[in-house]
Amino acid sequence: MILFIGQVARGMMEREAFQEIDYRAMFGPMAKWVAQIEDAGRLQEYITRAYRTAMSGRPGPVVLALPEDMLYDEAPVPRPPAKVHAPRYQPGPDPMAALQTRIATAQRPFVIAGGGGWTEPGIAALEGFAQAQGLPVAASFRSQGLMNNNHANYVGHFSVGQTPYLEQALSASDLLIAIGPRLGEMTTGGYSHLRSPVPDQRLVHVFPQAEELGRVYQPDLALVSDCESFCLAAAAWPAIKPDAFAARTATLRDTYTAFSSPDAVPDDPLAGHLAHLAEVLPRDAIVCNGAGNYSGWVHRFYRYRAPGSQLAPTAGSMGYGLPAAIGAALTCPSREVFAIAGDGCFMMTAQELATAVHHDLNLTVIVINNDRYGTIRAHQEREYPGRVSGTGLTNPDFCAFARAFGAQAIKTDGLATFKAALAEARARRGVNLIEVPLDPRYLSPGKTLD
Ligand SMILES: Cc1ncc(C[n+]2csc(CCOP(=O)(O)OP(=O)(O)O)c2C)c(N)n1
Repeated sequence: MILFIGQVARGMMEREAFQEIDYRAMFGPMAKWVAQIEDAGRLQEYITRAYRTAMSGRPGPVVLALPEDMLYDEAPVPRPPAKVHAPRYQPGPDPMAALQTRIATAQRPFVIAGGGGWTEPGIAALEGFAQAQGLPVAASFRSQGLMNNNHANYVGHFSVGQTPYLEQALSASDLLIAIGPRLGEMTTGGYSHLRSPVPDQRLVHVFPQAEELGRVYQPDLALVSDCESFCLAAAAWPAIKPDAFAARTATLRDTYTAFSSPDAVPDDPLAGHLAHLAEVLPRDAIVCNGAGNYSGWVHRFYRYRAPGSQLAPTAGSMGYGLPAAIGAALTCPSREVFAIAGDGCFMMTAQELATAVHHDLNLTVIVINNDRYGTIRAHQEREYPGRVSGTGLTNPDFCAFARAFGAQAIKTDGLATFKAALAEARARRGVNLIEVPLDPRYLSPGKTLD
């Protein structure tokens, strides 16, 4: 992402002029690079560098501040800029040979794939590598849309909530091949499922930027490579230990299938809704969400099946789902787009319904309404039972609210009416809202306040 942002005129800087902000200080800790362009003659230099920075290594946002008077300057452009491509980093032959040896001597290998900058050929090669070597692949936090969740080697994802079978499989592994993820707090269960700084298992960490390797976990083998180059090279290997890992991978796959089935949580009021979405939506549907306990149901029971089918905030910010869905609907008008939000999450950016209607977009917002910040209430009940503070919400009538923007809206009452509402929304297209009331006692799949 490149954010171009207006700044006060150069002659007014440092006076706290009207709307003057020091953007380097404001965005410095959260962007990959922040700069202010004070000389129109250097626009091309800054903008080309912005693209290169945003797209290379670990992709990330760049902020460029534009002083108002600079924008009126004229400057010659001697030559148009060269097209910027994300740089490729090929893995060297020695570490690749070393990895083959590691696989040959492993008993319980485990792959975690994730992070940014993946390409479709890279994802296909990841699936090919896993299949040829019989390896189980889990997705890192919010990278579930990476590998087809119906693939025989996909075994689940690491998330905010506990996934005991995955955590156990990770802890018991003797070779961890991390392809692209940061191995951050969410993926490692607060740095507890993987011992730091030296993990119990041999760690092979593949990442497109050297600075990330060894940041928390010391790798046995560190490979600076982009995920596509690594996976294409690894996918070309014949089976190193034919059939040695197949049984364990199949068991993990069966466990994932059972865990992500609504049957795992009998009487749960939402699991069936998400399983139904996975059943009827096309594989390339784009499903967006923000933050809240409701997302636990989305991630566990929906099945992402195509690249780019999951848009969700790695930073855990509420309100992300609808704006993300608007971006997706604008960028991919031929794909079906859904935003799933809790009532609190939806209300953070609900006014964007106007944007969606204004641009005649096709998207459906599913609001899971429990009339509270359920996540925070759960924390309160766990730490200070009975001491409820500031987590109740008095919401608008969501359907009337959506209709006021010109959207179409249906309130559901159980799975059967949800199925009907979904079919209706998909058939008529445009901007739709489906309200799904949720009994506030339900905190997460299979777990109630009681
Ligand atoms: C912008 C932002 N503000 C606050 C939080 C902290 N937070 C995380 S989840 C949550 C409540 C979410 O409520 P809701 O969307 O209704 O979902 P529920 O937990 O009830 O399923 C809050 C306040 C956050 N992640 N992002």
